[in-house]
Amino acid sequence: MSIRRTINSFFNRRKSFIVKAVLILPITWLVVTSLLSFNEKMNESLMDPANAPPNTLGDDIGDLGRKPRQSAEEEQPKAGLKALDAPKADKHKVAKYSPKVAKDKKHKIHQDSDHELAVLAIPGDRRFDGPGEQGKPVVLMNLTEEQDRLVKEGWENNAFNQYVSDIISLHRTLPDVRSRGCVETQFDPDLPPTSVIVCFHNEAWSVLLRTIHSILDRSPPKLIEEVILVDDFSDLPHLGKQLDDYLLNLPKVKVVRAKKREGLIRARLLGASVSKAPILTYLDSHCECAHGWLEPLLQRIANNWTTVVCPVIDVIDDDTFEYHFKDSGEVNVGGFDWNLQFTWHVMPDREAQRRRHKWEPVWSPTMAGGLFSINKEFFERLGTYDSGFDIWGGENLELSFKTWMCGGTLEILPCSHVGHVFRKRSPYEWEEGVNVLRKNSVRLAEVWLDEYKQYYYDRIGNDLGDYGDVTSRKALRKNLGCKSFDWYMKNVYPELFIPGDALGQGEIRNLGDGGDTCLDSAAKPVDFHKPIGLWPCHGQGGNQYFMFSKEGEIKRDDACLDYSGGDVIVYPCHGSGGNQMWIYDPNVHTIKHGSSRKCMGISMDKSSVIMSECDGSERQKWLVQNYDPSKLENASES
Ligand SMILES: [Mn+2]
Repeated sequence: MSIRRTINSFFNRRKSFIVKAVLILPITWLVVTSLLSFNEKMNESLMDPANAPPNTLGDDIGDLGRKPRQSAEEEQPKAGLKALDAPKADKHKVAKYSPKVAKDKKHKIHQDSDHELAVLAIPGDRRFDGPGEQGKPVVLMNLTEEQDRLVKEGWENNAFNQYVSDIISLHRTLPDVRSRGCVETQFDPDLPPTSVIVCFHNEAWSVLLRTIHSILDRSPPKLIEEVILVDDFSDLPHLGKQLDDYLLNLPKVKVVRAKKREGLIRARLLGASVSKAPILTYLDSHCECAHGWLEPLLQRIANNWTTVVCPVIDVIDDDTFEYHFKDSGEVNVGGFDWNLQFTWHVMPDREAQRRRHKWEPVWSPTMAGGLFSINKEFFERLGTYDSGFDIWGGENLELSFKTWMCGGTLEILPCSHVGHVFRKRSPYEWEEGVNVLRKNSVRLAEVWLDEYKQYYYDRIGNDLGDYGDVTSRKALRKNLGCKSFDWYMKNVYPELFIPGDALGQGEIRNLGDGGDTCLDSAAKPVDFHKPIGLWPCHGQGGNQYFMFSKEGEIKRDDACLDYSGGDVIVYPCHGSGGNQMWIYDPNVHTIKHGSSRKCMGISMDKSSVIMSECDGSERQKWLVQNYDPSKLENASES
């Protein structure tokens, strides 16, 4: 009763206020909506490639012989726009779109610091409903023949879906999914500014521009001294005058152009050489920086000038451009294998125990290489990159090793997120030899790996090739008084399996039918679950380099031979024996499977590995290279 009266009197007293509110709210909403959509239209017409000034004749290099590609580049953005203007349902469907968004909007909007104006979630606002907004995927459907052709062309030229990227706003929004600890972190008010260096070669317009805008849109302006674009001798017309003209509106962004194709390593150094800020931040040209990505990076370096920091690298889907946020609880760390290839790993327990919160920095043995911040003085002290390195490859491991060995720390920051389009192939061609990577890796091994370098050399059949002169790099290491690689292995990356600890390492040769057949298998994630192969022994390491561990695993780096009744396959090592346990008898040369007790052999035509009852035949006899059973005795004694 009395409650009812209270409510009634409340309404009576507030009647005029309620009436006003009922009238005022929709009017305010209408005004804000029309203002915002006008703004958005202006931006669109300013920013879109189709509206950029057309290339005047002869304003750019490399037009000759590029004709077909040039016309594709010019047409594509237009076609994409046309599709955008058309009613959404008939040309493009934006997946996971309608009902869910309305829900998301409310709680995301307050965190969206870019758009503080939009306190109310405005229905139909392009920033939430437009293609790819909030990091959502764009799925193409019912394409015309012409559009289909453009999509294929975009894939061919870039190894990602350029057509989809062209449809998405250059300023698209991303949800802010940082954990509370990250959002609430207080940063020094006087953090040092950074020069952001973005190297590119023939990058797609919309992808490059979205990278630049995401830097500018989601960083405090005073922390961005400049954005330096290093053009590594691109010959696509839109990267010439069209880019220069576009950048007239962005005074902080400058372009440095290489006079010949330099490769990523020298392009990065070129960018550093013209930079003005005390901190360098390197990004690839196909990235999107997320909310609050920059402050944590700069803060760590401000705390300690020898700290080198990487953001968490989120995946931007190469097909739909969906932005996949990695939860800060599942941050991976960088490692490498004895082929000196960079690898990702789940965070080791030892590191999980060292940290108190899931947003705390994660120590990482290595970095992926494309995205990081470093104090410029520290980078120079470390001798930047080895100038004898060509093009790309190995430079990330070089910088990682020397950071740790020469007094620094390498961290991944769970609070800093940058999205990256991972491509399945490189769309660019290099005329020079294919052995650039080997040359870089041999230089790396010679200078930094000490006695561990032999493990890499075994993998390449001890064929070092001409790797040039490394005297000055060795002198650099000596002058800096850096620690040994053994120290690094024991303290920074104790998880890495050391071939020298294996009972056997090298080829595994079958002694039947001429004795010239070896186990042979690639062991990248794409090769997992595939049957192990056989190939004539070549003595070059590579895919014939195996390690027979004390625990009975037959390993190719992180992959193990696994048998569960069907084929013998390569499978990620799980370290708990079972299907991955093998017993080698060096006297009778059998490789017996631990749980099934069957013997490994080869088929009559030497094409496949077969498991069968042990029969003592030659086809079940194997020679495991460098097998030393005494290591097993030593292990059981200790
Ligand atoms: Mn990249």
